[in-house]
Amino acid sequence: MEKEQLFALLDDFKIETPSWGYADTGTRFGKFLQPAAAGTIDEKLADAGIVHRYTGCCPTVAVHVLWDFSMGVDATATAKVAQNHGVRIGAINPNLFQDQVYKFGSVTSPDERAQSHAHRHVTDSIHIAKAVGSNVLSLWFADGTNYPGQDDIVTRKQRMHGALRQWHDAMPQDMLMMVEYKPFEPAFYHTDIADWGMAYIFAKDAGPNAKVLVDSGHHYQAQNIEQIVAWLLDEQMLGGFHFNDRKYADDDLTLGSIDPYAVFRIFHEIRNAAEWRNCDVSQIAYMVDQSHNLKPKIEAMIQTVTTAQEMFAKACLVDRDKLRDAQARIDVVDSETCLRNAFFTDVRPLLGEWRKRHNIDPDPLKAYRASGYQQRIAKEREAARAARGGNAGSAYA
Ligand code: AFD
Ligand code: MN
Ligand code: MN
Repeated sequence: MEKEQLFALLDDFKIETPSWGYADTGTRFGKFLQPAAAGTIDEKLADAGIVHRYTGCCPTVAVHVLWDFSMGVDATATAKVAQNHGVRIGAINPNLFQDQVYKFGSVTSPDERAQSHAHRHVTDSIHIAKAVGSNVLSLWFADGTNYPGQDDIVTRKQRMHGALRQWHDAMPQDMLMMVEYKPFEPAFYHTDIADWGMAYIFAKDAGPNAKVLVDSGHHYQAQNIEQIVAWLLDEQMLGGFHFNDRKYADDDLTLGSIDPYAVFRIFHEIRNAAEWRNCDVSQIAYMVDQSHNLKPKIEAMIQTVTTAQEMFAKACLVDRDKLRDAQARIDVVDSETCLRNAFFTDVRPLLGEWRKRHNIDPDPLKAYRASGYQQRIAKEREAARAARGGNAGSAYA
C-alpha cells in the first residue's frame, strides 16, 4: 500500500473515547482515586479534548446518560461544552444497570416497574441523542440471572425483542442502535445477551438500523474475535467496537497491552472486507471502553489510541495480492508470513510523519507529558474537590 493511501485511511480512522474513561472508577473491590481524575462532564470533555489535541483522531466522546447528564440540565448546553473543548458528543449510552429497580434485570426483568423504568430511560436517552446531535444509541444490558431456574430464559428473550423493536422504531431515521453482548458479569448464571449470535438475532429482529457492537473484552479466553468480526462484516451487521484489552475477562486494560497481534488481526479482517469484497467499512464505530485504575487516565487513553492507530496501520500494510496468491497456492507459511511481515513492520515513523502533516507532535504521549496538563488539573481538581467537601486530599496522601 502506498504511503498516501495509508495516510488517507488514517485520516478517516477516528476513535471515540469514553467520558467514563476519564473519571475515577474501580472494581468491586474498591476504587483508587487519582488527583487528576475528571469529576464533572466539563472536566471529562476537557480531558477528551486534550486526547484529541495530542492524537488528532478522537473528535467524539461517548457519554453515559446517568453519569453525564444531570436532570434539568439542557443537553444542548452539554453539546456546547463539548464544542468548546474541541470535541463532539458521540454514542449515547443509557444506564440500564445501576438503579435499584434493576436488581433482576431491566427490560427482561419479571418486575414490570423495571421494564417501564428502563423504557422511560431509553426514551429519554433518544431525546438526549437528538438534542446533542448524536446518531448512535449504544445499548449494553447487565440483564441476566444468577441461578438455574431463577427466571425463564426464553420469556426474557421475548421481553428483550419487544423492547429493542420498540426503541428501534422510536429512533430517528438516521440513528444507529448498537446491541452489545457480554458472556457474564454482573450476572453469573446466564446473561440475556451473552454472545455475538444473540446480539445478531436481537439486532436483526429490531430493525434495519440495529447492528452488533463487539467489545473486545467480552469474549471467553479462546474465542476467535476476528472470525466474529469477519462474519458480522459479511452479514453487514458490524456496528462497531468497544476497544480494551484483557488477560482474563472484562479487565478494561489498555488496548494491545496483552495481545496486540489480536488487535491487528481484527483490523486485518476489516481491510480484507474492504479490499477483497468491496464492503463499506466507513461507518464502523471505533470506540474505546476502558477505565483505568492504576494508569493515569489520559496517558492510558493516549496509549490506547496510538496503539489502535499502529495496529490499524500495520493491518493496512498486509500485501493482499501476495496473500491472495499464497492462499491460492495453499502455501501456509507464505500466507502466514504476509500477515507477520505487516505486523512486525515498525509503523511508528509513518505515524510520526502523518502526525507532523497534521501539526501534531510525532510522539503524542511524550508531548502530553511535557505539557504539564496532568499536574495542573490535579491541583485544580483537588482544590475544587476540597472546596466541595468531596474526597478532599489526594489518594496518595
Ligand atoms: C461495562 C460493560 C460494557 C459497557 C460499559 C459502558 O461491561 O462493556 O459497554 O460498561 O457502559 O464495561
Ligand atoms: Mn463495552
Ligand atoms: Mn465491558
